[in-house]
Amino acid sequence: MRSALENALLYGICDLGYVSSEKAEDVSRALLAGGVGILQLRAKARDPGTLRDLSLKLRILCDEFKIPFVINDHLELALECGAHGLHLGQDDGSLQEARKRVGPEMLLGRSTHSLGQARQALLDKADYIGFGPLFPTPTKKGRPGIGLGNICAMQEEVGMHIPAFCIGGIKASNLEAVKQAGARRVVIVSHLLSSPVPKEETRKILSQLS
Ligand code: TZP
Ligand code: MG
Repeated sequence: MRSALENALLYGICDLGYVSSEKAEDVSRALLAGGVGILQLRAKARDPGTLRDLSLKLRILCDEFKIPFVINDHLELALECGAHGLHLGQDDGSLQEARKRVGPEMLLGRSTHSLGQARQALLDKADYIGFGPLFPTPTKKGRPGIGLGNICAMQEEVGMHIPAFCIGGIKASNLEAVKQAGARRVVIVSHLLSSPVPKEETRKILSQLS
C-alpha cells in the first residue's frame, strides 16, 4: 500500500461526526468511487469496541479499491481489522512506540500544526503527515487556522520526502488558493461528506488537483 499512498492526492475521511454508522459504508464507497487515494475512519468520542464491525467492512471495501485504509487514534483496532495505516495526533504518543507495536508494514500518519512539527514528524519516520488546519473548521473545533504561509516551506522540506496532505477547511471554493500556496495533496472532510453527491464532488475536486 506504500505505492498507493505515494499516488494519493486526495485523502478522504469517513468521520462519524458527519455520517451515521449505518451510512458509513455507502458514503465511503462513494468517496472511493470518486477517486480518493486513501481513506480514514475517524470516530471521536466513540469506544473502539463499537467500531469493530464497521472497521472490518471498510478495510475490506478499501482492499476492493486497492486503496489504503487508515484508522484514526485506535492502535489495537487498526491491528484487529487489518488496517493498512494508523493516524496519530500530536498527543497520541510517539511514532517510535507505535511502530514497535504495529510492525514494519503499517503506514503511520501524523497530524502536524506547524512547520516545526512537520519537520519533527519526518525525523520520527512518519509515512505521511497532515498539515493544518489551514483554516478554522467545525470538524476540529477550537483550533485556529495556521494559514497558507508555510505550505511552500513545508512542501520543500517535508513533502519532498513523504506525502504531505494539507487539511482543514478546504473546499471547492478555496482549493485553488491552497494549491497556489504550494499544496499538492489535501484532506477534505466536511465539504465532501456534506455534499448530496459525494462521488461526483470527489471527482470534481480530484480533477482540480491533478
Ligand atoms: N485535523 C486538522 S483539521 C481537521 C483535522 C482532522 C479537520 C478537517 O476537516 P474539514 O471538514 O475538511 O475542515
Ligand atoms: Mg488522535
